[in-house]
Amino acid sequence: MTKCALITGITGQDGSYLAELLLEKGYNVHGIKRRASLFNTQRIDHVYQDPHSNHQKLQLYYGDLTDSSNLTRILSEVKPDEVYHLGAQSHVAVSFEAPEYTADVDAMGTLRLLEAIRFLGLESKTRFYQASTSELYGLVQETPQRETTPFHPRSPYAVAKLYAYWITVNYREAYGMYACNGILFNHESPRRGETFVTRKITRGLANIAQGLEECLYMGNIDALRDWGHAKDYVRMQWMMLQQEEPEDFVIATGVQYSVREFIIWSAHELGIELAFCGEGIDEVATVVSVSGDKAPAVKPGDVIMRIDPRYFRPAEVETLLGDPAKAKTKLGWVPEITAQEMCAEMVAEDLKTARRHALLRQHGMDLPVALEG
Ligand code: NDP
Ligand code: GDR
Repeated sequence: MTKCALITGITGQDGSYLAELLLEKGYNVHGIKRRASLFNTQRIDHVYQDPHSNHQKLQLYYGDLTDSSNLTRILSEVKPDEVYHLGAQSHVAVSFEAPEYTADVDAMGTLRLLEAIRFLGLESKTRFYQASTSELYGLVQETPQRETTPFHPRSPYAVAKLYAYWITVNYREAYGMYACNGILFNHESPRRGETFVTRKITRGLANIAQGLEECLYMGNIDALRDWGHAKDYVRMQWMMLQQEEPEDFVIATGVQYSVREFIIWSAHELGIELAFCGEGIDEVATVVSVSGDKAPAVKPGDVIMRIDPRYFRPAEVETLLGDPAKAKTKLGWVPEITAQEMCAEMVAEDLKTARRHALLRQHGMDLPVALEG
């Protein structure tokens, strides 16, 4: 029997990799996309299928996690075997600016989906994956963090996701639903949104290397994160729904680096060696040497990173480090791509784009480069 999956957030980083994976596995994939004034399906355009074809394996529906009747209608049409609930206002810093919207989408949106599954009598058919997060640990109570570590969320995003975590557990316990949380630590890729820190760095430095920007403005570069690759992590999302019993899992690499280290690696990929000097908001990164042909616009002595307090958060999560032992032992999952390999891949992709933009600029066809991070 061909399995049928519904993905919320299919147009996002994880949604796009998961759609690819499920299509490869022969699933019929259904996804919810938001109405936007511009096209917002760039991450899945390569797997798009003509709706006029008879063999369409990927179908998209307009919808929104704030709209119960819309979610119920889509679920009643699709009757999925598996729901991967990835849709969210996923930016921690933005959640301080839009806390109520974030709660509505991330917390209530999860409840709306679970309740729709129950209302439609799908609770014994449909398996439910909830995109939980290491942000639940916030002010960490134990290192490394595992499934049993107490939570202390530090942002409206994390508090909303805490509700989503517990309502998922509650529907499992109350109604016997196959519902589980993947507590995923940060995961990145060339498809990462441009305002998350890794992509902001790889894209910003590639632009600087090609003369499209002058300086990268950063927040807390001493923050420590456990970074994995989104491709490895969506594989785990699928594995979690294939077990006999639903369980929650921490997904992480078990290795931690600072934002500063990620800047150093990214610069190195471009042939740029950096020195950091100054302290606090006066700290800067200066170019020490440049080699190769990737950064023709950069020379020794250039200051290419400064601190901008605008990027500090009202409450910061200083350090996260996950313990993926349960996922390794019970599911045999191991991440295949290291943080450094991922960084190299991201820089290479962003450099390609920056080179294209630089070439267009040379020929008088300037494209605006969005600088806000
Ligand atoms: P993205 O921000 O890349 O994608 C979020 C997706 O949710 C997009 O498709 C977005 O649509 C959609 N979305 C946002 N608001 C709504 C809404 N109101 N109604 C319907 N859809 C909406 O996130 P990621 O792919 O990185 O993350 C996937 C999930 O995993 C998220 O829930 C995130 O919170 C969680 N997570 C992510 C981690 C990470 O490191 N990446 C770690 C732990 C958890 P659009 O494209 O139109 O904006
Ligand atoms: P995070 O990811 O908040 O961990 O949430 P992000 O990449 O935004 O920040 C990581 C760390 O870097 C610091 N930082 C900056 N961050 C951004 N975005 N921009 C900057 O200029 C900057 N300078 C320093 C941050 O303060 C932070 O400490 C991500 C999201 O994908 C969530 O949805 C997910 O749940 C968690 O990862 C796990």
